[in-house]
Formats: sequence, C-alpha cells, structure tokens
Amino acid sequence: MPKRIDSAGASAGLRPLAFSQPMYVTRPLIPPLQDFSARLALVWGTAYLTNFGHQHRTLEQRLAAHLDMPHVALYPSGTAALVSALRVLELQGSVVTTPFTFPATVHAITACGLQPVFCDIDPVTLTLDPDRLPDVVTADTSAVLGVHVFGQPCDTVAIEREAADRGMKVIYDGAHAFDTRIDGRPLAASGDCTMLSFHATKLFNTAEGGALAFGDPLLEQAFFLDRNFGILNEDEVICSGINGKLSELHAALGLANLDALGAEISARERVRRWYLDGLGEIDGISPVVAVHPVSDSLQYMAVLIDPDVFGASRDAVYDGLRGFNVFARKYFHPLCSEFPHYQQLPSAAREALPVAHSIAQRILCLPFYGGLAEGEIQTICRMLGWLSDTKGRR
Ligand code: T4K
Repeated sequence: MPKRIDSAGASAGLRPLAFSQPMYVTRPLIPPLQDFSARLALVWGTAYLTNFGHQHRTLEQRLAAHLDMPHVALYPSGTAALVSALRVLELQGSVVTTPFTFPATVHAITACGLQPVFCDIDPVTLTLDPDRLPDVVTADTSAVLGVHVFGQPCDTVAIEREAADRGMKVIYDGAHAFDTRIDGRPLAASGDCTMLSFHATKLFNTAEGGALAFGDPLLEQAFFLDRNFGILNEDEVICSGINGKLSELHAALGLANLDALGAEISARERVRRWYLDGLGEIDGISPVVAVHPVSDSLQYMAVLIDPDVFGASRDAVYDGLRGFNVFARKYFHPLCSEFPHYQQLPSAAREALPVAHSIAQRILCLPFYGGLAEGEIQTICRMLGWLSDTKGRR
C-alpha cells in the first residue's frame, strides 16, 4: 500500500510531500489466497477447465441472485458480452450511443458491422441525453446503447419510452454499474439486456470477464448458442456463434471475490466519505456521485474541475498530481467521436456534442479502492488544495 514519505510539511501553505509509491486510479479486489486456492483445488479435482463447468454455472447463479436478475450469462470480457448482445438482438443499420465512454462501447458496434451514431450527454449524470435522441435517430436506427457512466444510471425510463415508440432495442453498457440500484431495484433490470464488466479494474472482478444480465427467457438459449459456436448438442449446430466462454479458473476467482465483495464495498463507502469530506473544502471541484434514490456503484471517484473557480485546468491538475506520484485518469478523454476512424461521422461533429466536449475537458478520476487509508485521502485532498492555491504549479 502506498505510504507518504513523511507527514511533516503537509500543513497549509507548504507543498505536500509526494507519495513514495505510485498511487493508481484503482487496485483490484483480490480475495485471500487460501480462498482462491480452495476453489482451484475443486477445479483440479474435476479436471474440468472450461466449457460451462461447475464454477461457471455456480457463478452465474450467484450473480443472478446478487443482481436480483432472472438470467446472467458469463463472457470472457465485457466487450465480448456487448458484441454478443448486439449480434443476438439481430440489429441492423445504426445504433445510437454516447461519445463519453470507453472505446469498447463504440468498437463493439462497428465490430458487428453496425454504424455508431453519437448523441450528446446530460451535464449532470454524464449519460446519454434522451432529449437529444430525436435529433439523431433515423429510420435505420435499430437500437440505443446507453452507458451508465461511473455507475450513474441513464434515464432509462425516457430512453425506453423513446425506443418503444420507434421499435428500437435498448442495451445498456453497465461496465461501471455492478452495484448501482434505484430505490433498491438493480439497474441491471433495465432494457433488453445489460452488459457488466468483470475486468480487474472493476468493483467485482474475475481478472478478465463480463456478463449479460437479462430478463427474457427466450434470450437464454440465444446467448448460450452465441458463445458456444452455435452448438446445440453433439448432433446439431443451429446458428453461427463464437467462443464466448469464461474459464473455470476465472469463474473460481469470481466466486472467491464475491465472498470478499461485502468488505470491499464497506471499505469503499468509507473512502467515498473521506473524499467527500476533503473535497468539500476545495472550491471548483465537484464529485460525480449518486443522488437518492440511486445508490452508488462505488466504481470510480470522478470529479469535475471548473478551472475558473479551482484556479487550474484539469490537465494541470492531472500533471500536478503525477508530480506527487498520484496517477489519476482522464476517463473519458478523448471522446470516442474524436477517434480518427469515427470523427468523419456526421454525428461526431464537435458542435453536435457540446456537453460531452465540455465534460471531457473537466473530468478526472482520482484513486479509489478499498485499500486506501483515511490519511492517504486527506493527503490527496491536500495536494488538490495546494494545486488550487498555486494555480497548478508543481
Ligand atoms: N464499457 C465501459 C464503459 C468500460 O469502462 C469498459 C472497460 C468496457 C466497456 C469494456 O469492458 P472489458 O472488455 O474491459 O471487460 C481500464 C480497463 O482495462 C477497462 O476494463 C476499463 N473499462 C477502463 C475504464 O479502464 P485502462 O487502459 O485505463 O487500464 P490500465 O491498465 O491503465 O489500469 C488502470 C490502473 O489500474 C493502472 O494504472 C493500475 C491499476 N491496475 C490495473 C490492472 C489491469 C492494477 O492495479 N492491477 C491490474 O491488474 O483500462
């Protein structure tokens, strides 16, 4: 765990000392090694390493219970899950999505031979703005792919109303939203299906992995076939499909991590509170956090920096923090609409996406994971205060 070299010199006015070890944006949840070993021993005993084995089936059942969803299908990554969803729902033409997301969201659309169409975002939730949907939907739009950025829910009611009116499917990228709930109801229950990422950097992880959560029982076999080469049984291959299975080793890690998740969530709740206390003292920096009735996904500590009030730009803060050995991240800058292979799209025009461009210039994700100590958060906040006072000087 990173430790400060010395706590002396951190008082107001003096430049805080840098951390002696890099402070990363996140660290993975890792279960006690003996818990993982015990599960691996079970796998060794069966000599069954993949192809929907016992660990895989057990993890799907436990995740379905955790998410209060009828069905959960595991995949080797969140991206693979998203591609599978787009394929199985037999989409055509274009898919409307947000430019303010990880590249995987938009790349999944193009990987399926579909055309991405960018829609601007809401300045508060940072998710796709449903009021802008009518401006970008066309006759060939077959779906909306919303992203619950930083676990903040999309306006699912408005998106799904618009989609129903036009006969469009709705898929959510819930890579950040594993534990987001609205009024206690799991967010995963929205739309035709929701993708979850279990990458190492996510609240719940299987090192690499992902899932689709969905309610329609008819989709269960379709998602099974799509990740099993279309093989129904030894005598029948009834559709095309890919290898979209999660190995028993990854599933075993997931089961061990699921047992460790409660403690990680409690720790992250404390870290969140320490941040909110510390950041509340600094003008011009606003945490992106859930507001009742939404419960926080505890995935990222995202903040928006107002350079005029804070005294320094986001980029100056990012550079300044690096000088303190703090590796914050600019998720999500650049916008997907700025990538060379998407910037020619009509919907990628800068003037069509004013909110997304403004947010991408001001967003910063600070270190956030359960292993952080109160003193470390106070120090990061002092570093931010110092950068504000000195207008970003390092
Ligand atoms: N949709 C959205 C909205 C997403 O955010 C993502 C993924 C996806 C879809 C796709 O889901 P997957 O197909 O990945 O399941 C990371 C993750 O690789 C990526 O999964 C994630 N979003 C994205 C937001 O963050 P990078 O390029 O920032 O990762 P990296 O390697 O720089 O890691 C960040 C920090 O985490 C490191 O500085 C140190 C720490 N770290 C990382 C790893 C991998 C560790 O301490 N241990 C580790 O094992 O993309």
